[in-house]
Amino acid sequence: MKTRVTELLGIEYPIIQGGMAWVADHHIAAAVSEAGGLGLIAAANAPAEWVREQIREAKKLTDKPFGVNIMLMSPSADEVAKIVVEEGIKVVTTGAGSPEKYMEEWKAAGVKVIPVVASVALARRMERCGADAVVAEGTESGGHIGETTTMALVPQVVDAVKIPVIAAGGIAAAFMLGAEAVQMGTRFVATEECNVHENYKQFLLKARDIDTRVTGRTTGHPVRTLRNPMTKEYLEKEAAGASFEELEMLTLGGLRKAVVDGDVKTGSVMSGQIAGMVKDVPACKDLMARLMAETKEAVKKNSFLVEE
Ligand code: TUI
Repeated sequence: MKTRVTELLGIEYPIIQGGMAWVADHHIAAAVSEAGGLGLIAAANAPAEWVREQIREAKKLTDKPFGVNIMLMSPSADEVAKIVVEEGIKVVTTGAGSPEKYMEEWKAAGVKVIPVVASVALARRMERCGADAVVAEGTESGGHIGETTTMALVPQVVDAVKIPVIAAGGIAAAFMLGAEAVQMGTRFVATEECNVHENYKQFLLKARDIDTRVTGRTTGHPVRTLRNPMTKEYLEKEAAGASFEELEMLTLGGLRKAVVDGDVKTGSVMSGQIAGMVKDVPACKDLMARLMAETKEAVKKNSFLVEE
């Protein structure tokens, strides 16, 4: 499969891995790239030197291109922005903000910049300041989210910008909406190469379509996770008008607790609404082959839509 995105990134399949704070280290990034997609190391809130080490470790595992995802609210973001250039990283995706202030330096260094956006307005702004593509991420995604669904967001972003659009999730459908690649996060958590705690994987495998919740709608930081005793308490307190500080206490360090300690009861088990479809833990390479075969099949099955 060839699209502007596979050409831009020099990858075999039009699939890029989601950022995934605490989850996406050099193991999964290298595995996804080795499997023919674009793997990414998630800088998240980690110290910049950790990111440098991860980049060097990933290089030992793969000669294929991989990228770094920069969470723009991180206190280390400025430093990480420099480190990606120093380490010769060729692709950066960004989340939770606008990467405008880094654009000039990255473009000068030949870094391809792919901001993750949740609105048409930000997609337009990103195109104007030199982004090479955008990821349109709908509200069904895991983690920090916007309001609009992927089904509505993707075609509107496709119409608003000339640069390629990468949809978050829904491969075959995404192409029908005009996207030229997809980003996947949740599906990659349940892979052999993903280093999350076994409890996280098992909790994800058990989840159904209705099992995600969004905390923080009232605080301005909506985050989608699998429902658990933490989300129950959070949503009850949020509805009762608890203070910002009291609510923050419930999620502070929650992602680490879930990913590293395997605490799926009080931790933040971030996941998209697609959790209900995740039923096994394949190797990235097998997953990728299966995804491409399923996509082909889905397109073929719907060929009645096309007149001979
Ligand atoms: O960034 C993400 N998803 C994330 S980041 C993350 S780390 C985190 N952990 C705990 C609490 C908060 C974050 C986990 N998941 N996706 C991309 C994304 N970006 N979704 C929404 C946005 C976004 C929202 C507002 C981007 C820009 C924005 O406003 C920027 C502006 O300046 O207008």
